[in-house]
Amino acid sequence: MLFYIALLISFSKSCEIKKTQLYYTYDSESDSLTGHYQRSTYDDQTGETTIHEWKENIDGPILKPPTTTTTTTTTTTTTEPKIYNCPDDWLTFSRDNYKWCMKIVLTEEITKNSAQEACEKLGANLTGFQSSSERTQVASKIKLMVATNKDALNNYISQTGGKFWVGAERKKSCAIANSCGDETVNAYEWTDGKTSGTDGMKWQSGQPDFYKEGQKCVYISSSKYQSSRHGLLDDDACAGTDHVDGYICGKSAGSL
Ligand SMILES: [Ca+2]
Repeated sequence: MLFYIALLISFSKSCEIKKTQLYYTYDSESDSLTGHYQRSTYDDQTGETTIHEWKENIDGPILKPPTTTTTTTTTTTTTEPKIYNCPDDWLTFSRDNYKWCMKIVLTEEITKNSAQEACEKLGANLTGFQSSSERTQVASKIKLMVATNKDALNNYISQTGGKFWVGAERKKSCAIANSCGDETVNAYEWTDGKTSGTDGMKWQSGQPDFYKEGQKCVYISSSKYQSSRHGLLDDDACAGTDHVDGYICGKSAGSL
């Protein structure tokens, strides 16, 4: 019996795993470490860990954790979009977030395609009008230019002169007359790449008529004598040159 009990104790003790560990705790206020001994036993039969004692303030080397400084900087910068200016010899129009520059060129009998090519040499396209204000200002400027120019164009002072090509064309999807509903707002579109909508697209009376389904380009009239047409648009044959007195280029003031 005695032997059996001794064996039982021996077996029981073999199931205990004693463990002593040294811990440090760091006090940020005093910037120091304090050592602690912790002894524990683990019973692999019950799965329980028992902490038997603490011993604090162990003498020994003081280890400090590495100093880590984390700095988070959030910078919010609000940058206003830069507005570029037009060249000195171009008219300037302020649009929503950029300036649109126009140049009126007086020249006789030029086709729409040749006028577009001439604008491209200036880094521009034939212009559209974003608003009625742009359109009427340009028409007035043409009138002023011709009135103050000794070399005023012969056509301009005629009854039907005063045609200036602008950047609008009939939509390819509207190749058949009246196939797009209201011709005044649906059939033509601006082609300068920036101008949009139809606010600046105001037509002469009875226009656009898409005459013989051959008028796919657009001019603005600044006829000296036909005030009812002054500043208004008409569709015309792209290759026509009769009574054409110039064209109007347009470009953005700068990259946006
Ligand atoms: Ca017409």
